[in-house]
Amino acid sequence: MSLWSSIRQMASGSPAAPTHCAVSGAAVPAPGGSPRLVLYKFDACPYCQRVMRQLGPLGLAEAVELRDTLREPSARASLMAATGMGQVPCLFIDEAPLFESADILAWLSQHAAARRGATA
Ligand SMILES: N[C@@H](CCC(=O)N[C@@H](CS)C(=O)NCC(=O)O)C(=O)O
Repeated sequence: MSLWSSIRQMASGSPAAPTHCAVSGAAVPAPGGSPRLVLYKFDACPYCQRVMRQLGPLGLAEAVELRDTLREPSARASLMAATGMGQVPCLFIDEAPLFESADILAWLSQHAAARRGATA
């Protein structure tokens, strides 16, 4: 977890969704709405597993497209071209990359809650 994520969590008691990608600085869209979600991952990565395990419980299994950077060389090439890094997990929210499993989980949790609120 990034320093700012930790500080926000300590202050609020719950993880806050990041507003910027810590690596690229790109603006991360606010949770909610209908962004295209693409998770770059590979199955043996424990950080990816941590994110993927929560997709079902959050009701987002069908909303998140998975791209495997080990099985699909073109997926790794796309990730490298867009971010300059091969680190996974990386969640693309529309065009914005979000690294760090803790930040991805915080964003996805808030996105799921916003979607539940929108349909309640
Ligand atoms: N702190 C990161 C760690 C992610 C990480 O270390 N991923 C490894 C795979 S398990 C990786 O992508 N290493 C290759 C690289 O960084 O290019 C997180 O929680 O997401």
